[in-house]
Amino acid sequence: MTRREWLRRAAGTVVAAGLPALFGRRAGALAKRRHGNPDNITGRGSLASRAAARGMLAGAAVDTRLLRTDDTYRQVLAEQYNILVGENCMKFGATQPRPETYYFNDADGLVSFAESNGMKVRGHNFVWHEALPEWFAGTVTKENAEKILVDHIMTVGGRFKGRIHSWDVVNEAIWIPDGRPDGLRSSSPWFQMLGPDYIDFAYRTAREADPKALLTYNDYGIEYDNGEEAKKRAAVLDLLKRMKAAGTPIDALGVQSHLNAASTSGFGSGLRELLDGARSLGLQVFVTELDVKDDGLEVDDVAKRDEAVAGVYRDYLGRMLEGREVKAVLTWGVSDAHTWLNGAKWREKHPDREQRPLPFDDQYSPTPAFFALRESFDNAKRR
Ligand code: 9MR
Repeated sequence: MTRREWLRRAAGTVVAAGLPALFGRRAGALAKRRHGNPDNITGRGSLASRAAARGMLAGAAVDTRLLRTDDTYRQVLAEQYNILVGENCMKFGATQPRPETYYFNDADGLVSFAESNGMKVRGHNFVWHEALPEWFAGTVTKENAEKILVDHIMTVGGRFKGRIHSWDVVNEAIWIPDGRPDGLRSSSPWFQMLGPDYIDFAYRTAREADPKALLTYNDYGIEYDNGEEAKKRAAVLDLLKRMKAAGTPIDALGVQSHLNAASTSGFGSGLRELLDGARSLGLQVFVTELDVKDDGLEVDDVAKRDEAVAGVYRDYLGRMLEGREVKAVLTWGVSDAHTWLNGAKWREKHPDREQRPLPFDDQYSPTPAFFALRESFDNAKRR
C-alpha cells in the first residue's frame, strides 16, 4: 500500500466508523501520544466555538479539490470553522480562464458548502499581480485595462453578492524593492496599465459590486520587528491613510501572517503600530493566511519542531488578539498534508523534510498549533 492509499483508507475508516471526527482509533492514539489526553476538540471544543465565544471568527483556506474528494477534510472544515476562504478558486486566473468566459464551479461549491454548514466566506481576491490567466499578458493594454478590471470585479463580485463576509480587493500592492517613495509595487501589471489609481478604482468598483462585503486590503511581510518589515508596514499604513483621506471605501486590513519559526526577529511594537494604525482609521483587522514555516529550524525531532511552531502561534496571536481590533483568524490551509509550504521551493533548508505549519497534521490529528490557536481565542477579550 502506498502512503497515500493508507492515508485515504485511514481517513475513510474515521468517517465510516462514525466516530467523533478526529478521533478515529489511529488519529486518537497519535493525538494522545503527542499532546497528552486531548480534550474534546469538536463541538464546544472546536476552534469555531472558542472563537465565537469571544466574538471572533475562526477559519481556513480551502482547496476545492479536497472539498470534492475528501470526506474527512469536509468533516474537519464543518466541525472546526465558521469562515472559509478559497485558497485559489476565486482568483482572477481561476474565475476568468478566457477573456469572455467565467468559471464558477469551484467557487460555487465552496460558497454552497460554507452556507449549508452555517459558515461565512471570504473572497480572495480581485486584484493581484499573481494568479493571472495566461491570456492576460497578450490581451490587456493601457486602453482596455480599466474595462477588464470593472468587468472582472462586477462579474465575480456580482456572482456572490450579499454572500461574502469580506473581499480582498487588492492583494499585495506594496513592494519596497520596486523603489518608489510610496512603496507601491510598480512592477504589477495593474500598476503598469493603470498607474497608482488602480487601487482606489478597484475598491470603488468592489463596493458597487457587493455593497455588503467588508472591503479588505491584504498583505504580508508586515508582522515582524525588523527594518525590512517596518518599512513595508509603514507603507501599508500610509496607503490605507491615503485611501481613507480620499474617501475610498475600505473596511479592513488583512494581515496575512506567513510566519517563520526560525526567524531571528520577534513580534512587538510593530504589531502594536499596525493594530493602532488600523484602529485609528476605523478599520477592522483580519489575520488572513496564518501559517508557520519550520524548515529553517535545525532540529529534526518532530515534537520539538511542533512546539516551536506552536510557540510562534501563541506569541503572535497573544499580541494580535490583545486588543479588540482582530475579528477573524484564518490559517492558510487545514492539514500539513496540503500546504503550499510543502512545495519544493519553500523547503529550501531541508528539502527532504515536510513542514508542519498548520493546526492539523497529515492524519488530521490536531497539532500543538491547534491547541495554541484555540488557547489564543480563549485568552482574548470579548469583542
Ligand atoms: O497557496 C496558494 C498556492 O496554492 C497558489 O499556487 C499561489 C498562487 O496563486 O497562491 C498561494 O496563496 C497565496 C495567496 O493567494 C496570497 N498570499 C500568499 C499565499 C501563499 O503564496
